[in-house]
Amino acid sequence: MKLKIVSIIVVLTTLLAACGGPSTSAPVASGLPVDAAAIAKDRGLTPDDVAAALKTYMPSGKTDPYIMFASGGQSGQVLVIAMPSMRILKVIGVFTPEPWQGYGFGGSGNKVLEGGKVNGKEVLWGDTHHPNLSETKGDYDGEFLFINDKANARVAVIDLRDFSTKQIIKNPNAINDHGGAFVTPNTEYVIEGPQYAAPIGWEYAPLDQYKEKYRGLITFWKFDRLKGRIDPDQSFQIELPPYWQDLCDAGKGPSDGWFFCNSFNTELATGGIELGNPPFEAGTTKNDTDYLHIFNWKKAEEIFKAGKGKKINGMAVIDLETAIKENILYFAPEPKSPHGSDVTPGGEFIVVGGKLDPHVTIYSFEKIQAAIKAGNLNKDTYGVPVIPLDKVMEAQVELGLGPLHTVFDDKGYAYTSLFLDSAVARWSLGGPYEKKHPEPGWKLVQKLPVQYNIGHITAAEGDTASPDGQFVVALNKWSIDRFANVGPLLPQNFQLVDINNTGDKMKVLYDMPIGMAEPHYAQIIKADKLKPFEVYPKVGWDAEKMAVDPNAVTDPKLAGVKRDGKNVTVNMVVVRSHFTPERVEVQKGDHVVWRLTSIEQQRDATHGFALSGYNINLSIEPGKTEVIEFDANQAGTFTYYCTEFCSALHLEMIGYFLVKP
Ligand code: RUQ
Ligand code: CUA
Repeated sequence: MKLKIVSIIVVLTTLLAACGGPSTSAPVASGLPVDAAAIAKDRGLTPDDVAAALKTYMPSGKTDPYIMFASGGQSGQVLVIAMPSMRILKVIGVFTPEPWQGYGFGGSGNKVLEGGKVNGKEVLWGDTHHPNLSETKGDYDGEFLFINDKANARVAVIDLRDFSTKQIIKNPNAINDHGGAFVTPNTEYVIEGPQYAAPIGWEYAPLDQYKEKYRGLITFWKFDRLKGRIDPDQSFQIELPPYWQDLCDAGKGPSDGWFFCNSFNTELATGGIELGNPPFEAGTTKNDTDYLHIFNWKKAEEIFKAGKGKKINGMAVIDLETAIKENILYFAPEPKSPHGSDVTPGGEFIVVGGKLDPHVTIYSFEKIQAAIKAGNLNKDTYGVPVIPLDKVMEAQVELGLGPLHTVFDDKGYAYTSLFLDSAVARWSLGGPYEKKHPEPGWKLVQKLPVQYNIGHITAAEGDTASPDGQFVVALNKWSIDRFANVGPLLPQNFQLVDINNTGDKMKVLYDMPIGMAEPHYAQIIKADKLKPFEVYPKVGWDAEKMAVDPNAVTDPKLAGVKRDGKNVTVNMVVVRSHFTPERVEVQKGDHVVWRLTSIEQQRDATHGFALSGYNINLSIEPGKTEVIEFDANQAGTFTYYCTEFCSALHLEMIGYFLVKP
């Protein structure tokens, strides 16, 4: 074993020399390698450990080739993680106020959070599940990120020019969701699939009217890329039977224009263990199969544009009857307690996992089309045509216990998370993918244990038309013995897996505890596809509108306090290391509009603005303008100060806010 470590280090030394590191005449042999070997020996590191360290280590000042956007689970936020070093770069405030970014403490973030009101009430958290990057021709384009809030049926839009949330939209007809936020191959739509059925608009209906009154509802949110916003007027919904629709994916290539969601609870279970009914966990798993939902969204779009949607709470809804009549919706059986619905990179197949079935089932889009064309289909209870499984199934691969989600690489392999087995299954795809790998198609190749109970899995560009390979990340629900004990609530564990090879050579490289909530899904993009601003493009930038604020005051000489009756306007210029003005005096009861503009143009010269006692806290990055508006309803002496250590005289960057009784 020691020999192996030494040989890795010899390779490293040679590599270093070849990369223009220390020249061979420098004392390499006596310096680094000996120490490195000693360190490895001292720490009891195996050759595999050393190799893993070499593959993930990022020297100071070097940047990673990949960026992962991970859901922040119940924190309502999104994590930005550099890969393969697994360093957290940012936590983006989305559904939850975030003080460092000044998101939700008086500035423009408040307007964004407003959009997320439920029944007129602020809901300042979210259960974020599935982040999805915007796509062009089926590839991530690095422009936008979308994410859903399962708890309240909301979708958020994050602009990747400044990595901040620009829009939260509440679904007017659903109270929870799950199958979102998934995009179509050109981000024509951001799709929000349902989860637990409820009457449309979540009005009251007794559970004994479940079959008649409760419904599933899928939403196609139209995305306006130029505006960077979802446009509800151009969006529509499709009414579905009250099965619990679950995870979805958009077709691409040959299947572009179609959309696929798995479902469960075709039993129409309504729970009630306390009444002697079977509990949901038994009631929803009785049937051997549920239904894969197959949508022709291009057809649905035509029907919506023809005005055949009924307006419910301001939203156009294509009812079930119309969806059936217009050939928008089909079912195909899927075994057993399905989860996950993932389209292969070329768009030929749909892979569905069965939580209680050891197989993944692979559906052929071509066969689906042929079966629809042949017609003569039986109908389910609600009249939806059902395509028999044997007519559309391409293959089934036995992988192990609890298959959930599947992602893909560039070598014709698929990777499925096995929740119960706590493993990542690598299996080979057949059909057109067969020529990419040495295995005959549709075959389990390797099961790699992960720690523990993997839920989602993500791969580098693994949802796109051209996956990268290289890495897979296991998003594990349990960590048990992986880390120092921090009490009964344990962190989730992300494990970085090396897949940069063929056959059964996958390896875990790195464990990354996630110290906040339960991330469900993540997507990994090549870092060089992202082109964020270094500073805002113009001084006076309104980050919510992504345009210059015409009222921004950028000249300190024009800064100051103006009064018009009870309305006070404060125009403030912010630059190292002072605010202008430094004294703001108003009368109790005045209405204050306070506009702050940073005239900094140097990268990272960010200022903060905290106004004690008024719950106001902003982040003012170079060029940004923020506007706060409030009633000065507490008299007293208050201070405002900069919360970013921006210069040697940062502590002096303060001012007094005096409110006269
Ligand atoms: S779903 S693993 Cu949203 Cu599988 Cu969580
Ligand atoms: Cu500005 Cu500290």
